[in-house]
Amino acid sequence: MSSVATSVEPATDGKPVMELEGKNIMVLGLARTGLAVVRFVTRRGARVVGVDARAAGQMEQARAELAPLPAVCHFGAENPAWLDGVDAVVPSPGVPRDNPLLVEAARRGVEVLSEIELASRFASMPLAAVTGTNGKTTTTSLLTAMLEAAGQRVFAGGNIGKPFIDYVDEDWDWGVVEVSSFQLEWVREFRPRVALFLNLSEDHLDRYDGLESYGAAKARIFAAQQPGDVAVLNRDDPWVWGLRRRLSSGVVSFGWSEVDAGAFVAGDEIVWRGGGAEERLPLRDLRLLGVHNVENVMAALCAARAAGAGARAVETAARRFPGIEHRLEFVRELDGARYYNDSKGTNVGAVEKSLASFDVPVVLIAGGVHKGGSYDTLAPLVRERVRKLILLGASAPLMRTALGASADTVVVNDLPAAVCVARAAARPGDVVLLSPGCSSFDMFENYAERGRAFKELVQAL
Ligand code: UMA
Repeated sequence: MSSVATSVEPATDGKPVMELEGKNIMVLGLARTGLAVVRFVTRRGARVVGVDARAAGQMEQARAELAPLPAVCHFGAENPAWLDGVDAVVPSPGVPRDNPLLVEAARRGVEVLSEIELASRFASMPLAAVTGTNGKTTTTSLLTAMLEAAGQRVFAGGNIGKPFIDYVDEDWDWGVVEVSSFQLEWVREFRPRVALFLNLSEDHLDRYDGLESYGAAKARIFAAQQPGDVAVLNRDDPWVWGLRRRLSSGVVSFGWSEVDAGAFVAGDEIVWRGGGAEERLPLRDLRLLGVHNVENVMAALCAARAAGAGARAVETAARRFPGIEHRLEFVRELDGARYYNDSKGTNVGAVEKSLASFDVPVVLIAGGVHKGGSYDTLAPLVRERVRKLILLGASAPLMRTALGASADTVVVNDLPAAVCVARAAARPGDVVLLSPGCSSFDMFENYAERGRAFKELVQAL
């Protein structure tokens, strides 16, 4: 196992060079990531072959943005001939590995790299990167707040906010990048000085053939780390903790039981130990709710200290941090029941953690687009905590089969109906929780739109 490190050492490697001037870059997928990549590579003198599987009529914004640039565009069904003369392909995160153009690029030996990889080849600021099935956004935001409290100029980007590549040409002391498994599929030289892997549970099984390949994509966050860099690992997640023997970076860990170095919980305090020092943070001082958020705080704390932030700055930021929108977000209290928006809970593991955060009866609204995997693991918690289960969306029949015997269950047509039924079912002291366990794309543009719709409906009650 690699040595235990408590803070990153200065980089000694030179940056890999990538010449874009005069190159033909295929940008595959022309939404948020793709358009940011187009802007970036054309600024550096590249020509773009822009491709999107959607019909031209649905791509007005992309067409307008690309019109004045040195770019040709292809829309609709993929044609391998579009790769003729292309030097490299940059796929958007939503493009799966079996996309015909990616398969053909591999056959021809054309380089494929993700936007994260491309950005990191040009980025000059040190990076902290956060992955895991759940807790990424909270941990990314909290780590950013900790580094800011330590006086650093720091951005948070990647899977949240703006794509990473949008920050590369700006002047920052640190970058904190939330990275999904999709974004890590095509990285090689992406080298975060501090890399966090929070946890792994079933998600995106419509894209991966099992937990192992999903986890392997996420573990690429460590692929280019070197001795002197830091890997922050969850000791209580067997899959994540199993990685420690394979890493060349130093390991700092967090978990619930005491250790000589790293973060743990003792009684009602978070304890951080490192470099002969010990810091303590009372749990009651945190505004964040739930057991899983204690883990997120420990992870952010380990990373912030590794990035050089002092104890006082880290603790101040942890105390002040209010949580993020759409993640166990308190909406209002009505007739003694508290309403929470957890629209970002888009997998079973997230719903489990959110349900476990409450010790009162819960009226749970769940369902949406099924992403593969099973809902069976939720049954014990649903039996224990859920007063009424309100299901909606395409996954409702599957969820009713898995969970219907564990709670009083009803299937409704849409979110307004779900909120109406929830209000009628909730008693004083209960929690009404939207935690879908699924994506939103059957009824909404994304989880944020679903969360906003929920909040508006609840405020209108
Ligand atoms: N497309 C193709 N061919 C394909 C598949 C898609 O042309 O085979 C096209 C689509 O028609 C569309 C475009 O690609 O025009 C969409 O690309 P995208 O899905 O990658 O969407 P972006 O807007 O670029 O957003 C992506 C991330 N989306 C996904 O990972 C699905 C955003 O994460 C991220 O914020 C953004 O890049 C900036 O980095 C969202 C997400 O849902 C929040 N992430 C997943 C999660 O958190 O669970 C991983």
